[in-house]
Amino acid sequence: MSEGRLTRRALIAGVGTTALAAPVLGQKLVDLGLPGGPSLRPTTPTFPGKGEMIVQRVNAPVLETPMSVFREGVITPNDRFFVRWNWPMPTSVKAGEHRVAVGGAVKQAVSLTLDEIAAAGEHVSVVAINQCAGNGRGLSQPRVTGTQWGNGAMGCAKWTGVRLKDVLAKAGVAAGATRVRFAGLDVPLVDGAPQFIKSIPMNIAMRDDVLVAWGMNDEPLSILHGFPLRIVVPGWFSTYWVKMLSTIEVLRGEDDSYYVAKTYRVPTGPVTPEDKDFPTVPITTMPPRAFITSHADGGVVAKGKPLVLEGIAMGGDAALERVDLVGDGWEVPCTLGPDEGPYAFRRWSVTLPQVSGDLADIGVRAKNVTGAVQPDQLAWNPSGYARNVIERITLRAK
Ligand SMILES: Nc1nc2c(c(=O)[nH]1)N[C@H]1C(S)=C(S)[C@@H](COP(=O)(O)O)O[C@H]1N2
Ligand SMILES: [Mo]
Repeated sequence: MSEGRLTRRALIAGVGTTALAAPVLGQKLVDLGLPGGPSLRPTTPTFPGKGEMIVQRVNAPVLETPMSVFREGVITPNDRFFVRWNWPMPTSVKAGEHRVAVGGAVKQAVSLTLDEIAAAGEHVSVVAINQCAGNGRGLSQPRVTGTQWGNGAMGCAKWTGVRLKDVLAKAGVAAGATRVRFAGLDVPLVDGAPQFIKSIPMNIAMRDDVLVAWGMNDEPLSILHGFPLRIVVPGWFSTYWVKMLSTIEVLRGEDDSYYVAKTYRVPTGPVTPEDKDFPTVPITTMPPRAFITSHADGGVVAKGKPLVLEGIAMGGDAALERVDLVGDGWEVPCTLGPDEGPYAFRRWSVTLPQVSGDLADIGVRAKNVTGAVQPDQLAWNPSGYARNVIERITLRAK
């Protein structure tokens, strides 16, 4: 973590109102390779502030990052970063009028302007992966319900803001507080439907790297990514990274709200599609994952020649320890690229001295410093959450 480079002025005061114009869908299609169902999706470069993105849904926007973007580097550019909203979001936000209410189990409820948030503490930055809990869900077999993502519902950015604990200190956390809950400006379109609110345990809220952020890769958050402020919880799935933050509520006891008590939950043990009643807990931290970005499934490589394979990996909620290229009964350690911090993507590469034939079902396996390692078999669950099975491809030698 380092001190934020951009000033409060550049990030907040200079921005004023940010608004979103309507996108136009093109005719270009991309194949996400989803087994057992429609796999083609349109792509468009016409979402405001976005380059070519895979369109999963227009309103509320759900945009997927093409895998080719992850070839470029460990930081995902803002204009290629995936987008996910559960409900349509406001398309215009007035920074000057924006307030964040801090209340609940606090000593003194407060309502803070953006300037007051920015003045609440030291400005800090953290490089961290924002990954949807359902990333890769569309690859689940048997299929599961929810957005049929390929593996592009993830991205890594440098997030800049103040510590959540410094903002909480403005109100003072009261005795007996257990969790901190967040709400944004987006509200359900359907009467009586639950608002997208999420909470994290107090000990996580107090971490030095959990932020109320306004900066994404040294630019103000765009409206799609939650202008003017969002929560950042490095190592945790992005369902907790509430955008367009407008309310911080300190809780006593459990959180019985819909998106914590009813959804975004994972089984406590292995389940099969036949199982109906099993205990679940809220999804929290991310497991390790790795991807080959240099080659796609079915790619052709030169027989008799050396082969360089490259990609990205992540440790999840702890630093990456190693990445291995794995085949049927063999494995080769990969070389890791520069370390941008425990919560960032890290590049890996490996050179095979000579391709002697087809490389069938090869994959890369990440392991983090706590010993967590990617499994060979999918830990199937009914929402397709937290996919981290080793992703395999086949390369043809010619
Ligand atoms: N206010 C608000 N914040 C939200 C959501 C939402 O629907 N509303 N969706 C969450 C989910 S499920 C994801 S995957 C991330 C996506 O973040 P991004 O759009 O910046 O990539 O935002 C999270 N924060
Ligand atoms: Mo998500």
